[in-house]
Amino acid sequence: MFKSLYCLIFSILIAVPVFAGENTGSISGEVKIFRARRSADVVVYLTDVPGTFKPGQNHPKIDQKNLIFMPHVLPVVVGTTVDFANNDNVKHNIYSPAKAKKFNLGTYGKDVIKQETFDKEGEVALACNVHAEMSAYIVVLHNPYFAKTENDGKFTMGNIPPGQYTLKTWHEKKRPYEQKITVEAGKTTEIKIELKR
Ligand SMILES: [Cu+2]
Repeated sequence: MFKSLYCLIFSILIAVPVFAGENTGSISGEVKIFRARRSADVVVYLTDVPGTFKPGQNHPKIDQKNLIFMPHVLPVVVGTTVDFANNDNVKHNIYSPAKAKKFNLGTYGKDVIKQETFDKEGEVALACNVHAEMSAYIVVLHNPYFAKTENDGKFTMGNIPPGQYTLKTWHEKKRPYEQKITVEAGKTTEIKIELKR
């Protein structure tokens, strides 16, 4: 998914003034998945952001409820520890064969929380060896400038230091898209993307 294949139909860039922080800017937009009813779970993120970044203190959580991993897609900053919970009355297992993080938390029941730290950038596909249909993804990113689309494809990303970056997308089935983007202080850059392939 981090390969450099693009799937652009069109994109529009406009910078409009907003009352956001004076020293930072934001990006707001929409990613449509071609011919799909839902355009959720696309991760939009910036690369070429100078500096090194640490995760926040709170651990994001992936829950297991009704035999589904929730959320299905979790973008995190490199170094983040994720809590893995089980809220079902059946036992689940969590493992990944991913290059970015190969791990296996074993099989465990309700109300147990296990943790894993994601210390390498990349895509980590999660699976449960008890329920073959269960799947989820952790997308481990260099910096905290990322967002995930809602069902309607919309996203916003704020508090971005002004600069020129590369904006990329990740989706479990679609090829990544990328383009240059400029973020200006006190402004929102708007973008529309369509992922075709
Ligand atoms: Cu399971």
